Amino acid sequence: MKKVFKNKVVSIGLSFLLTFSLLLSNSASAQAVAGTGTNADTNISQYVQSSSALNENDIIYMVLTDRFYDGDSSNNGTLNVEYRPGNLKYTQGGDWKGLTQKLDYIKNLGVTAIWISPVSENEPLSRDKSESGYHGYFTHDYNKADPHFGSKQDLINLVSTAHSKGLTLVLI
Ligand SMILES: [Ca+2]
Repeated sequence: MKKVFKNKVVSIGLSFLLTFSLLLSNSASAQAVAGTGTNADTNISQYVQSSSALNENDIIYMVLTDRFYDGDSSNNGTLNVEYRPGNLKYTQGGDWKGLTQKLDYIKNLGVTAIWISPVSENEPLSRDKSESGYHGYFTHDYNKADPHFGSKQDLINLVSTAHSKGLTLVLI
């Protein structure tokens, strides 16, 4: 049990380190991982640059993608495995299509940037199967988009739509 907890702490710590190193080292500040087509399924082959860099005047709204809005029930996972509606230790179905549909709502809150859950593919369940990777911090493959959140094209659409509304996206 202690080892599982230690592994979770290390995993979350590494994810935060990656996040902050990206934020501090990249003047473009917000990049979206966005592969396309055939061979891109296993490689990150394309990046969408933010239309503007973050600065000290930005108001960042942090969204746990899985808990925000389910815009596509086809990517929710398998009932009684990782997708268990109402059991908050497991996936609830929120995704990038849902976020895209709700960008006006988020913008009307008065924010200028959105920080969403990590986008890479997660293990569906923890090692002891007591929870799912709904939060995005059980990264399995950094080169693939998490299928519970949608396809790479869904992520590209989210970024493009956010930019068209003057919103910056912070992705890890
Ligand atoms: Ca969904």
